[in-house]
Amino acid sequence: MTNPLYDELFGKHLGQDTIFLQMADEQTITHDDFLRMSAQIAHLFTKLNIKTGDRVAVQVEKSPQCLAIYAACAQTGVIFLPLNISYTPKEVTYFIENSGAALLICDEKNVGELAPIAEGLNAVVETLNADGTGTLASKAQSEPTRFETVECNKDDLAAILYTSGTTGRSKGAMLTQENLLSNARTLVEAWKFTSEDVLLHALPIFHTHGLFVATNISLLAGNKIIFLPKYNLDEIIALLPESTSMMGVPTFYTRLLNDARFTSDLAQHMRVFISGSAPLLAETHIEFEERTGHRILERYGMTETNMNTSNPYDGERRAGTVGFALEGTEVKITHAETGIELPADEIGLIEVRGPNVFKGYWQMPEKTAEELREDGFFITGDLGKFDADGYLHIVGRNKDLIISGGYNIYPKEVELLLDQEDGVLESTVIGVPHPDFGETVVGILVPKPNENIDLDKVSSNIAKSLARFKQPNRLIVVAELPRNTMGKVQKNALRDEYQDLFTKS
Ligand code: MLC
Ligand code: AMP
Repeated sequence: MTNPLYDELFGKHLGQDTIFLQMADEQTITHDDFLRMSAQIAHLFTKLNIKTGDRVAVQVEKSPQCLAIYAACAQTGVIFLPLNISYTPKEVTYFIENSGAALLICDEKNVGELAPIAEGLNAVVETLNADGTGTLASKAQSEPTRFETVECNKDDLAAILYTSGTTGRSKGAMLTQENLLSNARTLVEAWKFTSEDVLLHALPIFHTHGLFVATNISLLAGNKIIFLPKYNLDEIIALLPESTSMMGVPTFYTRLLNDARFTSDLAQHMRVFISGSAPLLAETHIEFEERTGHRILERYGMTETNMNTSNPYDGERRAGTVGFALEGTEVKITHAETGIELPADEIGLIEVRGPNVFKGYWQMPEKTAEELREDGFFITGDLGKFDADGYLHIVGRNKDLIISGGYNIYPKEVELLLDQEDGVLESTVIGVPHPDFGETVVGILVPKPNENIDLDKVSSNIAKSLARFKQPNRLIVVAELPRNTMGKVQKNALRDEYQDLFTKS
């Protein structure tokens, strides 16, 4: 094989007129249509002098063309760098600068703000809009529809996905072709995907879940994807009877359960509902089974590792657990201080090793060394335990992380901005339970002596720098923060104090 990722996921569909993507308006794109589109983009890369190993940063709405950029990257050995559409220009600037991206592809509506920044950082800029229009498409359409695949090694980088860091600086997780492929192969087997499946795809495609788990599996199995621009309850309800499988964050399932139209009849044609990226409450799992007869299959993964564990497809899917280590992946629980492996029922750090584990953080060797042990085990930052039957329970996080609707927020990033606001002496940011998003962000501010804080101004100022989902849902002013004897802010005490802020009226 000359290029394992391209050949195994994409190239094998060359000339096939089977449906790859079915859009919300019923329009369809065959595998071969898709490969023609991606080959044209690959030619455009060559024209733009984007070479193997270069980074292409992509901040666009979900579209078939965006997926075709991913395929074009694989075919040319260019490194795909997808970015959340809600990141502000300030956030995007950091990603372009840190990655040294050679090309930025963005929505036309952001080009006015982003082009000068990108060009100042020596990146070429092209546009791609939600409807597929833009300079990328207009330039690519005159290119040939076949491209000679560039030879790559399985250890070459396929993608860099940024994940927020505890210090407030995002880190680029370097993922190789083999990281992605090995995980896709394992998941197709574990979850029994075949070309007969129809996957209802409503996740964004700038993160591991919607991009690699959902898309790579479907490409490998050869199944059709119903490709929705975003999660829309009416569309999901209309399309479930045509689908066999869905992948989602817990919010997908709680929203379905809150809708009376969601009945067991509607779920009858479904083979499997898969959940991950955030904890699925055991009560959601149970209510879902009572309503539909289906047990949601919960799995556990992360940007740096793709998927690590999964509840069994055939055996018992145990509520409140993330199942067993996937084939080829080792998972162990270790003592936080000694690193020694712990027995069942003892809580410790979750560590994973396997072909799915990334190669390190882009140009951050010290960060890599902190989390990736020399023996290949990655310290996930999650806390867990195995029960007596070997099911993994995630019981908390060793990292100060908030997960809201499946998106990660590192408090430090928000605190650094809040601290700069007028009248703010210090701040702390916590996650509290939220009925829709699981957790939501709350900012707690201490004013400087004899000064007032204008909360509206604080909110509008930080909105200029932070994606919407990272912005505190509530700002609270207090006289002082609770601290322990070491002077460390006691976030647990604050989380307890504000735990009912959104869940009780
Ligand atoms: C939207 N908003 C959010 C939010 N999503 N705020 C906090 N957290 C979120 N996740 C904001 C909107 O900007 C809007 O703000 C307001 O909340 C209400 O929006 P909405 O219309 O109700 O939200 P919606 O667009 O329906 O999005 C909710 C969602 C979406 C849950 C469907 O966030 C989503 O698709 N999440 C999936 C994330 C994901 O793919 N994670 C995988 C990461 S990979 P305003 O101000 O306009 O009202 C990973 C590894 C692994 O974790 O294991 O998989
Ligand atoms: P990300 O950095 O966006 O890839 O998010 C990865 C994190 O999401 C993990 O480290 C976990 O904290 C969390 N996560 C993923 N899947 C689950 C799950 N099924 N249950 C609980 N937490 C999860």
